[in-house]
Amino acid sequence: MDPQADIAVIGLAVMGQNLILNMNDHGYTVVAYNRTTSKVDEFLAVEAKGTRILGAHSLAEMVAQLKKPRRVMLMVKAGSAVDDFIEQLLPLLEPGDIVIDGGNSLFQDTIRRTKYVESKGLLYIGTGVSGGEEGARHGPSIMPGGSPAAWPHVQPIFQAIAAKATDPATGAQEPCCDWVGEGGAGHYVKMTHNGIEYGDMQLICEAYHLLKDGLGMSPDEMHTVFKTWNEGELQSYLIEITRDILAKKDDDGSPLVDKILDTAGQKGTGKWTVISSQDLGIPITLIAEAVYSRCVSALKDTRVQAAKAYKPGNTRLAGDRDAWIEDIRKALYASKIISYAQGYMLMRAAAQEHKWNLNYGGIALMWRGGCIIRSRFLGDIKAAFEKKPKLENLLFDPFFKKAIKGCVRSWRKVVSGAVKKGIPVPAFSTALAFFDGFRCERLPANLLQAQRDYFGAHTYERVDQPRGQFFHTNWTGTGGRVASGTYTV
Ligand code: NBP
Repeated sequence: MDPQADIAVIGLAVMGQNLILNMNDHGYTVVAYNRTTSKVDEFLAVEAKGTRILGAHSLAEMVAQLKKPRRVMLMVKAGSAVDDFIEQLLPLLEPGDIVIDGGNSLFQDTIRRTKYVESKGLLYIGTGVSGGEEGARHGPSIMPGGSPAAWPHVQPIFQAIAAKATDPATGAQEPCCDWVGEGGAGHYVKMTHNGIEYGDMQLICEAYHLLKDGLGMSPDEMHTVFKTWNEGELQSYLIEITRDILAKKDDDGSPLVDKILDTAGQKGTGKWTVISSQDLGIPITLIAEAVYSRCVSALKDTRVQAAKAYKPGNTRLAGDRDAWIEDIRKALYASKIISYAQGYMLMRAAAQEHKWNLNYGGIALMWRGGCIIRSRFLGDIKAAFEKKPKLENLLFDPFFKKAIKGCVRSWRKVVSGAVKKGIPVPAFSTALAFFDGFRCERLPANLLQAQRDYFGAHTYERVDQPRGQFFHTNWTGTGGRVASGTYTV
């Protein structure tokens, strides 16, 4: 019999199973495979029962069922499992066939794998898939990169199964999936998405902390606040689920959120984003604080000890409660703008470094639906890049400039109020500090350069001389005239 399957998916955990069912819904024939082959049988007997989904108990059996060029998508744990499957697949595939990695792989691994698979005459796609279980089943955001020649072969499937969002410019429903760029571009954009997700979550948690400890609000009261916020410019999936989480009761009728231990986990994509930002020299301070805040939260036992040693005082914010709620909303909105501006700065620098031609408005549209950071706000970002595709920084867009200016008084009030009362707001305050640094024409780095030149002869540029000329001063009268070339701290 002729091969029937349009695509193979390897990996039958939550993401793989749901993507397969989604592809099936859109008329594609999928062949499913999993390392532990009993899961193939279980899947076919239960979740895939009554569908046209096929199964395989070996990779050879799976490949034999695929139409050409063969498309094989890995939805397995990121890391060595991906390399192992590539090695096993290569002898079974032919030039022109396509290997797709849909897991959360590190973008450097995807760069390496794209080159490797291409060197064998095959094509490779490393794609971010966001939206968790629900997204995978009913429409994720998909961010593919890798071998450009592979894209036309996977585009119809990916764009059919992806979430759809309204393009603010045209009003048309567009798939939240488009070609991102070569090599590791897709996984880089997905990694940045996850970093931004860390930031958004931390900002919401700080707002919650202020409402809870600063204003003494109950989960039910906060549920109402988040419900209102979700009807305005903060409208987003994460605000929406926070609203619902705050209303959820435990079996005894008390708020479930109060029963959850305050230590956050992480799987590494936030950390990767920060590491990349350090490599590129881009200050994504808010995402960094979000990652470190999870680290602080994990020090539960130490924090319990410290709370006894440094007893917190009265944390109540004095003044009108409704005014504070609006100030907190504005502080959250302004900080979120900073976080996205930083995320876009990072992608711009990475694109320059790796020679990716990223479409920044297209990325906002891809994130507009299906993924965890989906929001109304991303429509505004898309509109900003629509107006000016080469926009240097989101903070220069008139819409966001006006938005920041409208929030800045509240933002300062909230950060200073929290500092006075000892409520930690690392993301709100780093966003404000970044904003103040960003708009500061003359920072104290002149003194810093003097210090560097003093102890290490690192040289400095002068305000009264053209850029690119470097000077060294013998600060103590005992040093030499030789400047440092290589020693950096
Ligand atoms: P997991 O990340 O839990 O991976 C489970 C799959 O990996 C199973 O098929 C398992 O096979 C296979 N696997 C493992 Br574990 N180690 C293997 C190895 N050494 N060799 C071969 N196969 C191996 O599944 P998931 O949560 O569905 O996620 C799949 C990918 O999508 C991951 O990269 C994840 O980071 C990414 N992702 C997940 C989400 C989410 O919300 N869960 C969202 C977006 C992206 P077995 O059954 O034989 O153990």
